[in-house]
Amino acid sequence: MEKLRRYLAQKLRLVDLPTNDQNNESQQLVLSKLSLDGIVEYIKENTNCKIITMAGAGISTSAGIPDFRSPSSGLYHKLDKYNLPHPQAIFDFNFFMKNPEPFFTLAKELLPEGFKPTISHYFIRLLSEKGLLLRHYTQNIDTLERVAGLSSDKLVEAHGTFHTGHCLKCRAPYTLLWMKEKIIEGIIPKCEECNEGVVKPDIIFFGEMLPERFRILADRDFIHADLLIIMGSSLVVQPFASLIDRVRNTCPRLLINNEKVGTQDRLSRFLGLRQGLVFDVKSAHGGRDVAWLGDCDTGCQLLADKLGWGDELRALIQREHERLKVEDKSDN
Ligand code: CNA
Repeated sequence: MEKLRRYLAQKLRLVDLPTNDQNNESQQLVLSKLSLDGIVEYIKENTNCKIITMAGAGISTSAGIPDFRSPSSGLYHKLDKYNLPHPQAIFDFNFFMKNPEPFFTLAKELLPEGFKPTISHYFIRLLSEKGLLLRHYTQNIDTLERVAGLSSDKLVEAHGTFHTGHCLKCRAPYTLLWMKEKIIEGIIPKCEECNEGVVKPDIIFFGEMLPERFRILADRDFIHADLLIIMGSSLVVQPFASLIDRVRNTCPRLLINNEKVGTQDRLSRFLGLRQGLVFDVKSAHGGRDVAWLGDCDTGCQLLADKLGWGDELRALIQREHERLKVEDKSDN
């Protein structure tokens, strides 16, 4: 069986098979315990720990923004009224070019209007303030990382953002405020420069290229990470999902999510590929991945508490939510 595995892996050029030394290295436990406590110990021992966080819609659901795939509450379960050929069509670029109306109707529900960042967003900001955040990669388009005060150099919005928009014909730029007015009134935003093009928020649809910043920084960052924290994502959208495999073999990976996701599939396991999260310590590539299953906010607050930052996080949230309340009042 081992011979067959090595033969297939080499023939298919799927992987550089590890030497015995590399095998031994990967089989050693990177963490003293495969639990949140093991992660906490690891962060405390590595004073200059460079952490990358990766997030999906699950860090924003407690703010009131539905995710895509959660059963019954996810957006894909609420799209019947739009009469789409399939749920993903609402974010399909070719479909949008033919019929932008369903997207703009849905956009009303997704607009960053009055939503407050969650504990998870402020935990990421706290990591940054502590000098531990190498970068935050988000699939979210809701701008809540910006609202939480995460600096733009620490942020990669892999699927774009509602923060800005462009005319699809003449590329004239538009602000969120301008687009929001139209979308809330139920009007499809049309360019005021060329009077022809539809103004589309700068979110990335299926069939569009990801931002250049994503490619450049992902190539640079992941190899330097000492810890990867993945939160609130189903890890099904590529190429974002496979970023988890770009950290070093010895970099621990913590998943904070309602369910186990991104796990190694059987073929990868059979071929000995380093693909996917491996929570089974007996596996050749086990020993560094931890799954904390539950709500992202609870997981982040617990992690902060265990690191001794719990009160700091609570105070940051209280201060920032007060500030947003005052800003909201002065806007109205
Ligand atoms: P998804 O596929 O909907 O998966 C969300 C994951 O998070 C699932 O595994 C859920 O079980 C889990 N989850 C949901 N709520 C919580 C919670 N409170 N605590 C812990 N886990 C939770 O979403 P992904 O982000 O993985 O998919 C990528 C898409 C979703 C991107 O293209 C986004 O643009 C898109 N999206 C973004 C938003 C947003 O910006 N807030 C909202 C909806 C969809």
